[in-house]
Amino acid sequence: MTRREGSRAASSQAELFDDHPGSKPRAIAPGAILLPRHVDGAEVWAEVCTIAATAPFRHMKTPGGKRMSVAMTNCGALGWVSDRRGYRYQPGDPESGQPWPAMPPTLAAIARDAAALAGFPGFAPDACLVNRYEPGSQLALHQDRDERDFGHPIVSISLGLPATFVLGSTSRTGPTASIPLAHEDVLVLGGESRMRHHGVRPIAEGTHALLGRCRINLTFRRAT
Ligand code: MD6
Ligand code: FE
Repeated sequence: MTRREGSRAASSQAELFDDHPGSKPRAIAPGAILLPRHVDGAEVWAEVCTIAATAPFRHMKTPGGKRMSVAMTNCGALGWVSDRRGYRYQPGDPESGQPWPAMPPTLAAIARDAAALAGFPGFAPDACLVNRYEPGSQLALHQDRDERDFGHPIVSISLGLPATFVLGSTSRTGPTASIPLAHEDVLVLGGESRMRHHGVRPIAEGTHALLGRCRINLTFRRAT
């Protein structure tokens, strides 16, 4: 199911140039597929608020002891954490000692369907990392390599303030491309692109109509 089939009537000048709701998948590189405006942002945002009511956003420490500018929480059987001991997935929230909130079935279904559209059928995420950025927050170039099997893709949903996603190569120093990510966009990284380095440039100042001074990114993973 794609979104908002019913609300196309309110077309504006901007929509002649912007991606329209549910517009076609766009291959950025082999295995890196953008699904522009693919989700209902209000629906996903409501789920994020419910998750954060149980497992609040927090600024984790890097293994080197630095506070990350991005605040994070998780849902699903496993959650990604970073602290002085390193990066890992764990079944409970270290702040509360409780399990992470369950992954909402609606979100798991969005991730599964997006992966299938991108050419990766059968994706069954067991972990979802939720990142919260404010203007100025950024995410350094990294590879996602704490998962057991890199044969599974990662599906990412963006909400709120726009971002510039930097997609590099499998080597840290290779060339990079800048990909604008907007509210309701979905990006799938799998196959040849699964181990590309990537990051997020500092978020520009702004206020989003639904989220305020905030960008949210959810990444769905198969950790085990
Ligand atoms: C972000 N995304 O967009 C951070 N990782 O805020 C990621 O780090 C990411 O979008 C793996 C696959 C897709 C992603
Ligand atoms: Fe990542």
